[in-house]
Amino acid sequence: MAETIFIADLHLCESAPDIARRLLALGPRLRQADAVYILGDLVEAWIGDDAPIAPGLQPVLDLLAELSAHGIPVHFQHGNRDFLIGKRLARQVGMVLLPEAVVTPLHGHRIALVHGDQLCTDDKPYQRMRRILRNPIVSFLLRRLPLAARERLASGLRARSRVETQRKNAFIMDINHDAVHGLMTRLGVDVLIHGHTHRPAIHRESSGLRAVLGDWERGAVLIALGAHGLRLERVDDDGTAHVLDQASWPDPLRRNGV
Ligand code: LP5
Repeated sequence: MAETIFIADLHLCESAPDIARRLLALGPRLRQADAVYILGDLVEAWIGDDAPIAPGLQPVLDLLAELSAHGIPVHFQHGNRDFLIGKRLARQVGMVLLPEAVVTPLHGHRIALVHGDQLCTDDKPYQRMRRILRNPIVSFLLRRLPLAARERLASGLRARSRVETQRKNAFIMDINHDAVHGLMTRLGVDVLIHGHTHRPAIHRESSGLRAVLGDWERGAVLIALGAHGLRLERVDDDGTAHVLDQASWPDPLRRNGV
């Protein structure tokens, strides 16, 4: 059986062309996958589907469109940088837009997928901002602002965030374990995959496995799911893949409390 590939936090932008190159270099592997999941922050900042597509992003969108045209489903979940990606881009690329928390049955297991920012509940100022920005009425209004105003707003938010994340304690910018446990219990899963925190690892939590994707600053980072379980990898620019962590599938008997 083929692998299912998960990625997140690429933060694609014109000033970091290496990242787009890394994704394009992963093309042959993605073409062999049975599905691709992008768990948010594909781009550095998305201000609406009507904004011009940056030239460096176009080949990435073409690759995703090619995958979906060849029957490899490409799923996309919003991150804090690209929650304004809408149906227009999804249609153009052939991506399936996922809700902000979703359970997907894969390889005989129920896997929960989230970007991960909603789990950082100790970061109160961020959660307040998130509630405002992700309010459907606010999003609706933001999408209708003139492009120049959206650009100004996005760069203002980025600048503020850069300052604040320098000041914040690393602990509060990580996930909150009660939030993880609550989500996994509510969704009835024993595997959770997320990104956002840029702390790639596979954790054995009391509620099951929590696999965390990483950013792409020093190489492509992906999670491959298959019959073997979960494998977290970093792929160097010369194509060398390093296994950062791996785990077998949790025992279903344990999940059922037997
Ligand atoms: O992304 P990262 O890891 O650097 O930081 C995040 C949190 N920051 C953000 C802000 C983004 O970086 C900015 C995204 C801009 C692109 C999308 C814009 C589209 C909308 C506008 C245009 C139409 O998400 C950071 C977290 C960190 O993760 C770790 O979890 O700490 O959060 C902050 O830094 C937020 C500050 O703490 C609070 C800032 C308050 C600003 C209030 C503004 C209210 C806006 C109302 C607008 C209508």
